[in-house]
Amino acid sequence: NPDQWCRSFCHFIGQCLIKDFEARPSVTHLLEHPFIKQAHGKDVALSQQLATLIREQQNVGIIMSLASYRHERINTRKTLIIESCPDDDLVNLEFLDEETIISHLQKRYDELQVYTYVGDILIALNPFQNLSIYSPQFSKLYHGVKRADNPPHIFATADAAYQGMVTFCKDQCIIISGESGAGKTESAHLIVQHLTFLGKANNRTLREKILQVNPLVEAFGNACTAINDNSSRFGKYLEMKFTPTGAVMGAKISEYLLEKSRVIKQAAGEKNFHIFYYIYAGLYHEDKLKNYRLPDKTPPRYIDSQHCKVMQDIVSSKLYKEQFDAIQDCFRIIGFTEEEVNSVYRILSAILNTGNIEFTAITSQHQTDKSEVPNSEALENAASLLSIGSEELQEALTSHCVVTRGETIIRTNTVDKATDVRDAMSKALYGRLFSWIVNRINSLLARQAKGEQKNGMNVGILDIFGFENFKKNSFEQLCINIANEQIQFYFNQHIFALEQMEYQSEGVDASLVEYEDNRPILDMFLQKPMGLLSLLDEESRFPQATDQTLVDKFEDNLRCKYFWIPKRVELCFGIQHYAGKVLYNVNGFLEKNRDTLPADIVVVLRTSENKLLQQLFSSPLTKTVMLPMQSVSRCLACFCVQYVHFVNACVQVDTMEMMRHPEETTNMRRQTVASYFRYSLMDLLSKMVVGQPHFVRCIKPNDDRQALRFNKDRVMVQLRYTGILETVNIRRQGYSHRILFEDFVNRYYYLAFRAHQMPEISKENAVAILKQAKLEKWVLGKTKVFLKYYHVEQLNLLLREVIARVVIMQAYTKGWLG
Ligand code: AOV
Ligand code: MG
Repeated sequence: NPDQWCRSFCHFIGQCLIKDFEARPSVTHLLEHPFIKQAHGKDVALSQQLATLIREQQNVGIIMSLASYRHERINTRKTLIIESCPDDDLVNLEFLDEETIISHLQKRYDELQVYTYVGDILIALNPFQNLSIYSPQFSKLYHGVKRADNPPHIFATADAAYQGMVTFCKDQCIIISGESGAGKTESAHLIVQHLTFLGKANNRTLREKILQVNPLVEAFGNACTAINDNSSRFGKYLEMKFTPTGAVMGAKISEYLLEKSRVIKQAAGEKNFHIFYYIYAGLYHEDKLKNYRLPDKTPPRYIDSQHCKVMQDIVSSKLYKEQFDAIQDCFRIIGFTEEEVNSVYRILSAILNTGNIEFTAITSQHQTDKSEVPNSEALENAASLLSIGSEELQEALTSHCVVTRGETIIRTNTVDKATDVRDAMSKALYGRLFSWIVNRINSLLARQAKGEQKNGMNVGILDIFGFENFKKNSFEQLCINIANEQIQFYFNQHIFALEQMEYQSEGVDASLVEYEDNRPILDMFLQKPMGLLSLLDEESRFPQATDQTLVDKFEDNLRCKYFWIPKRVELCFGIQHYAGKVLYNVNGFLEKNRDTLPADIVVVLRTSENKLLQQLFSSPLTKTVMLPMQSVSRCLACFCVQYVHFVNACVQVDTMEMMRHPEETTNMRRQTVASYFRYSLMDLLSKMVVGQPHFVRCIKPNDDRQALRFNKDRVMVQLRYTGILETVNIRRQGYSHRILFEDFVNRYYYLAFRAHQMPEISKENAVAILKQAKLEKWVLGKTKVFLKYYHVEQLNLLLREVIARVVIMQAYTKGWLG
């Protein structure tokens, strides 16, 4: 049994080393020990594994610290003190310039140390290869220990959030950012994995369910793009819910802005959403293509828009088949019924068939603009899968009702118009199906937590689509990049603006750090009524508007150095984003923004006998609807005034309106994608500001997705636009934790006073605690204690020790321990 062998081997090594160490307590000497040298090689994972095993054998700490390359010193009691390894944190670098930082990161990357801290912020370089540092052993390693005890790790960030939640009874939120393909989604998975471990789900089923959420949602919301084979085409905020004692009790997911246009068309070299390929391969293997009326010779147009005739590639793909099986498992484990899953597949197949419906023009004496469906097979397939009449469907596609002066007139659709209606229907079907799946997951996972939910806390994990800059960029990229602009703004507010404003108001002397404020760009997009999105909305309301009038409108109204109209390229505009220059092509902007779904289609779909479909279209499908204004303002109250104004202004305007799916046609004011988008951003922000934030900055080391390739220039660009250098500066000089004297004394008085003697709340008593804890480099403000990011960790560890001691003493005095 290799595991057993390994255990006794480690035990043996541990014993030898301890003897050695006792005989000669010098770390340098110990490092020279042949055993250590062996484990000390390049294989970090192995040495860590050894360390864990040895630790389990009670040979506390020694090997553990050695194997993970810590720097140690020995205190007077001859026990080993593990200190932060200066290499792990950019804040500890002696020289602070771009060149030093970058070579430092490169050196670490070459040694497969993909994680590095900047104070409390984690930098994650995409390894582009599987590392063996995410096993359960590693989960154990990153559990409630001092951060400096282990090398930087994504698990450490998850642990910090978890500990923060349990210690301060406060919601937490982990914000993962980085450009497309930098590793955000992978990081989010790892965080969920570690949180389910830390939250010790009391029933295994719940844990399993939570772990299935991401794969299921991503099968529907991710796709292969030119940059990333598994690119997120929607934003995702996953809240893991915990009991006050920290046991996981459920999860809730919110989705933002699915890129629905992908359903009907993909750019060259890109693909549709994964799920379409999965069901094709899966159903083919189960010989069920016929049941779902899917063609088995030529792939449907929607999944092969480049006409590559890849049917064989799709159905014979082992990967797709495996993924199909995995998705079936996800559905089952989370608790979807067979009927529901069947309905989902039927709707997906109906969408594929809808894409195959073609139209030809018919010209008769009376009518010229009329279209018909020449080959009715696809039409009938789609209608049958949707459980609606094929004639009614054809009519809704090729004509539309107009109400003029109380009279209903039927007008025919041209071929182009009919094609648009067809595609609009497919997009609406997919978009609503996606929202339904998300809602269903939420209700299935909420049921687990009945009764307990009221006083729970949560850790939210934000994983959105990363900044994109393709050869051709359209409306989708604009939305994606604005969302990233917003996240960057949030980061800046937290790391720089709020911190510095607080120093000033508290009279604390700390040098100011200059940073790039992207607020002007964000204002240019979001301001009402003259921001880019408002202008787009205004133009979308004119039926006669064209791409040219849109560009003209932008040019006339947007006076900002971040916006320009290029001379030589037609119908384009350029934006200087925080992360780089992007040229957008306005082609299709208006239509995409209007995103209309004709009422005639809704009427037909409502006649369906399919229960799921009825649900999707019966009532206006409203999303999260109104924001809880009060709670937003309350949470924001602790923020700076400027920020409150900004968020409130946006929230107030948008919550006035009922938020509907944009394609829902309402009488008066139609909801556009842009206004819906603005609302979504605010909704997201309102969720984020409630929690204590933790930041993970993902960096893409090269554009070829190659392991161990570190492209200095590419990394440099990312470090610059994410403001890493400035972040290092402010983390070195600044005080990331600012606690009111009252809160501080309440929380930590155990460290300096008797447990049952609550001292008076005063600055002096706060100082007494700080001194007793032997902390250095803290500062006092007018009302708050200003602490460095590592102080809080030290205080909490001390507190835990003291409390444990108090508990034991009490147990003795009460005679429980004999
Ligand atoms: P993204 O979420 O940041 O892009 P992903 O998380 O999808 O990027 O990562 C892209 C690819 O990088 C993955 O498919 C993996 O192959 C690889 N990768 C990332 N992180 C790791 C890791 N920790 N270990 C091993 N491989 C990794 V986008 O969703 O496109 O913005 O919209
Ligand atoms: Mg992603």
